[in-house]
Amino acid sequence: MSETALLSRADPQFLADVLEGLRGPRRAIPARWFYDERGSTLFDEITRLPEYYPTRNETALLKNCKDALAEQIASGGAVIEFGAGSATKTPLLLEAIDPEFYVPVDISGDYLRNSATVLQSRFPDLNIIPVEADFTQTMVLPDNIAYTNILGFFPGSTIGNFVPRSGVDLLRHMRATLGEGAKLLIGFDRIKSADVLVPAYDDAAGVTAAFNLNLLHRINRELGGDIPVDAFLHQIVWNDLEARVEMHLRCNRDIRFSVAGVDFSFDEGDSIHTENSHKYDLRSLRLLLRSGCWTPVAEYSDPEDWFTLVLAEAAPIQTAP
Ligand code: AVJ
Repeated sequence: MSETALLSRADPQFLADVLEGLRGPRRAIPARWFYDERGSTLFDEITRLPEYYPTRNETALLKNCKDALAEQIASGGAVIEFGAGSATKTPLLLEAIDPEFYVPVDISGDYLRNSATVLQSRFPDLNIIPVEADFTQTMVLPDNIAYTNILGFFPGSTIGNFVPRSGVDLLRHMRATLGEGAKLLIGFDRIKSADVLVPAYDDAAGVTAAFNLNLLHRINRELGGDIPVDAFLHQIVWNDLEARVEMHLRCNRDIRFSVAGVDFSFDEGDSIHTENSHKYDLRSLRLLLRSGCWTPVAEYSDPEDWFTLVLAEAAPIQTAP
């Protein structure tokens, strides 16, 4: 395919983010671009790695707090999930609270429709209404769902991908989308020893490295790049000041390449920052939620205090104090 034909098919936002992100001096590409088909498969593998505790701990936690959740949330309402839904966590929640409507919201329509089909066969009576949208923005909910008893569901500690300022924006958009009286069930990964955190993102089998490097393959394929992928190394940093695990791609020699006809040069040691995964203690996650117009009403943590699910309530709009 000619480069013009290739680029006319490319996602314009991906192209813009990559060209802007590679320019430097502080190179960074938003983490959402990891998830092409290969990236999603690799992430699925990550969730099963011995070192990657978040998925296991959150799933166990959901099982353990099912009854407590059922007491707090009336059945027959609507669950709005931010993201296409996980094959294990979503069924656990749906079984626990038995809603009438389930609305998964995701930017990738194909992925969304596939997981909706799978879920429908498991819950034949549930009304599933997939919405293809960018959940970082306020959206209009489908108008045939119950407007009372709405629960937002944002598991996986995906909130950790956002720097606090953007996380607060996101929470406020969720508050605007879900409305007065809504609740939100949201997962946070807790601050813990770097000896646990770093291996979770730098596994012995190299799956996370492949996940990180896949971004460069995707750029080459979708944006007509010729990045020498073998010049980059997967690097994990625990940034204690910002309380986050950072993922970088570090260049091990001087190189030149082009993407979409734009030339770039990297020196040995230059890196591209590809992901932040913020970790929280209880005080900081409560403050983040309150800043985003959500009032925490219940917290559920695993015995190790490695992961916390918070049930929060839409804060009333007030001006003082
Ligand atoms: C999907 C954002 C929760 O930050 O732990 C896993 C993504 N990146 N390993 C995380 C991820 C590298 C993951 N989230």
